[in-house]
Amino acid sequence: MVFRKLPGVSASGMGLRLSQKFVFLLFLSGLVTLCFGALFFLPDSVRLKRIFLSKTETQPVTVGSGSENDAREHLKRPKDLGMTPAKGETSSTKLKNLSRKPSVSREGAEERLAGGKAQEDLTLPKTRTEPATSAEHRVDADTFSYNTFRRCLLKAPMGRENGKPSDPKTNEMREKVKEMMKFAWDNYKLYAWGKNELRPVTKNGHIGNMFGGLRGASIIDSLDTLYIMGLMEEYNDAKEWVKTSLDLNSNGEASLFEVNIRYVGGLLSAYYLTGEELFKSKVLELGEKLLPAFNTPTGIPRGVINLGSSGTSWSWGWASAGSSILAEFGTLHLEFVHLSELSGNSIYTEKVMNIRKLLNKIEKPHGLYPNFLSPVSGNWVQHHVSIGGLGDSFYEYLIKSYLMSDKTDEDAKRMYYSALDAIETNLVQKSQGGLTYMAEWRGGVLDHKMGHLACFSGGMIGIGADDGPQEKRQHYLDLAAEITHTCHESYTRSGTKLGPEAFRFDSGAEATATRLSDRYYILRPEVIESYMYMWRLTHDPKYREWGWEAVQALEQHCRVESGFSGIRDVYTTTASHDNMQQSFFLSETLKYLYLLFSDDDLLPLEDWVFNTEAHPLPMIRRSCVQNHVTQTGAQ
Ligand code: DMJ
Repeated sequence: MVFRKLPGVSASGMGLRLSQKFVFLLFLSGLVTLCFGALFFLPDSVRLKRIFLSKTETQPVTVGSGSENDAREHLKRPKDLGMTPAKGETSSTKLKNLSRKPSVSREGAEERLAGGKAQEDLTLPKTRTEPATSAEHRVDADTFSYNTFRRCLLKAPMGRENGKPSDPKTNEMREKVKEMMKFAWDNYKLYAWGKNELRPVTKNGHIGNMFGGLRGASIIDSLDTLYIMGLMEEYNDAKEWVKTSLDLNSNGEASLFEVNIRYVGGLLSAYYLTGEELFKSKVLELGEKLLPAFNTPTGIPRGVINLGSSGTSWSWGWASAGSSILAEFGTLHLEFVHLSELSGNSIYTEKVMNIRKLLNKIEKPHGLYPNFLSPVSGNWVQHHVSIGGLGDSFYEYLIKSYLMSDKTDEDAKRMYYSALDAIETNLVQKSQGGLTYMAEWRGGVLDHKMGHLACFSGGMIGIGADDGPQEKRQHYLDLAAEITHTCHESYTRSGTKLGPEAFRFDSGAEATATRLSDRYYILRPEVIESYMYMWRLTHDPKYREWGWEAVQALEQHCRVESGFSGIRDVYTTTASHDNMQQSFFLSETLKYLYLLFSDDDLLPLEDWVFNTEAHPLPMIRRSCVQNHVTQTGAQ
């Protein structure tokens, strides 16, 4: 086709007529308006949107999420934040010089708080912390005060003699674990006090960006462990820090999941164990800050929340199509129910019951729960199913919600056992060498890999065994033992006797990592957690033996001059340390080891459930609570 040159119109824009220029400008300005307007419709996680829309939205949280974020965080290069010891001073000499404050003994606190007459003396709070939202949510009659809950326990929380085992050899092992805790804590105190974690090689603190500007994750995560172990001077230091320095007025972007399991869980446990009102008021203040995360079309919270007044929330940038993660929004139930009980405000329970309702109703591929769900449409975003990272603690919280409700939460029970059926049908596999493992499921195709995180499932299936259908009880207990055995194998097959982040069962592999990137160990608790539950359920001595193997391996390969560090390769004994003492090492790994070597009457499972960060929460015995409230008029 031939174009004829119009008179007076040159090929360049310079030669355009006035009217044409006007049309062109109009088109251009329309385009700009359209582009800017489109920003509002982008998923919240898109960085461009956050740059343009609001000042508080410009500091993206760069870590991953759910149960996998700690792993991603640890792979980043350490940033030196200072606080090295003075020249010539080793960490051990500094440790010896640490000043000691006068302590309040746990025995004293226990005496004050425990049973009978002493309990009568406990004064109830005169004024309650006011809940955030409207009065219609108040459920005064059911409020679960410290006194009420103590009366509704079947046994004393700390046992006859704080769980001290009568066998001297086991007691020595327990003492060793206590020494490890003290060592880890003292070094944290010396080099990283108030920061989130200790960097034990460079001897400084790490803050990271998972907690939205909140500090002291290691302190909050340690409160109950220190208390249970009877490290009272250390516990008192931790409590003092919460009183004077835990600042909840942060304006940063936090992982809702991580803040919930570590801070909310840690403060709740500290309150239930000690009765200190300080912990209660802090946790209620923090709980309120998490509520805006649920302001989505479905009520399914997004993964990242601004803890400041904006309360804005986002989905993780890496989660497909602005989705929320199953292990994140499915791991709020235990803590949120307790927030309602303590505040007298039902809103927390309503939020998590809404999540439960949606998950109960939605169609599930082969009865399985995929890892990603849209908080806007309420539909699954893709069909990746895992009992490890991204899925794990959702299943854990179903059975624990049932147990914590004094076995009254029938929906949780039904959902747990049908999920377990689907998992057994679709994911549980037997390797050529006879090891039972949980594979991952990608839209019907199996990936024969098991993550370290998935090793918690031995314990989970164990604690749920008794409440399943009668004919399946022994089967569940056997399955729990088999999974725990496989996870132990992933430890014994390495040079360090510590397990890799993920191990495989294909291409000739049997419970070993085949990829370099899966060989690391970051002080994770899941395998030891299953040993602890299996010990309590069976008293088979092998679980204590396996736990002791882990203690020795931790001592040999993870203990450095100034704390404990993860290692980059479990298959090589010339350790390369990752320079991070994770806060869950203090809250979970060492606590589970300590409980493994203690008598069962220390935090008996009849009365306590452990949240996914190993913070113990008491059962809610509704009828007992109501009786007590009616009898005493107390809350
Ligand atoms: C902990 O924060 C919790 O156990 C969580 O559920 C999974 N990841 C870490 C420990 O590995």
